[in-house]
Amino acid sequence: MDHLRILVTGASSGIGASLVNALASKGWRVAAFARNRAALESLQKANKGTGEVLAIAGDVTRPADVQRAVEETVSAWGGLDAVVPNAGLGYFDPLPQGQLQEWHEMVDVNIKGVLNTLHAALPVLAQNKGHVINIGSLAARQVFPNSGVYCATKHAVLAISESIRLEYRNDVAVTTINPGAVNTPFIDRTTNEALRSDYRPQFDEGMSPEFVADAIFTTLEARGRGVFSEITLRPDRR
Ligand code: NJP
Repeated sequence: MDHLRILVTGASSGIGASLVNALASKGWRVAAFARNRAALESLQKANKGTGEVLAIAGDVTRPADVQRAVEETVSAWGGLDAVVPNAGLGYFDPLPQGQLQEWHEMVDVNIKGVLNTLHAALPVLAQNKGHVINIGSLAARQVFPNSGVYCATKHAVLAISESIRLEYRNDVAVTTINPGAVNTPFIDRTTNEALRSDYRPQFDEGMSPEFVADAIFTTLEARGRGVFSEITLRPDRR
């Protein structure tokens, strides 16, 4: 298979950073997008000698930033084969204690950020018969206590995937990855201290971000043979 050209958002940490490493190690070309420029540059350095990593600093809540990321990628490599709008966050709280600003931030990053990315990337992906890998969650299909708004954002991501599948059928493949707990800094953003320390052990025992990255690689590499529409990943508790 050719060396694909892929844009990954939320690439500075966790699943996104592992994905950049996994794809670059195969010799693929990865545009790594997030706000933390220093983290992106160290990923770029770490992957020198394998695939090519472009570090693009920006915020998914700003449409112009993701538009620029798509343009820089296309101008560096002549096109784009896949986008992974992975940037996302969750704040956990019982609904009655929820903080409006945290609800808004989840909607802004997990839904609007995904839409900003897709709006910029889909025209180019359609030209290149490309692939969207959306990052859902078990929370895309189930609602859990203390995470109602996060669950709502991930339900939205799944609906967006389904809509792409229906309306770009002949031009763009779409996969939704629905992981359970993954051991990343994700839970550390929760400001409710009691919940944060209650939940942290579940994430410590969760999947590695490398495992999720491998699954994403598998879906991309299936190009031409079939499309994984949805993959649910759970920790192996044996
Ligand atoms: O989280 P973390 P994960 N603009 O905190 C970026 C989903 N998920 O890897 O901007 C641009 O290590 C942030 O970068 P920075 C989850 O919902 C996870 O676990 O530099 N980027 C960082 O790179 C999310 O969709 C679990 O701060 C922004 C990245 O997002 C995805 O997996 C379970 C940004 C977050 O890295 C990756 O999460 C599940 C912005 N405005 C789904 N705001 C899990 N970990 O258990 C944030 O079901 N980022």
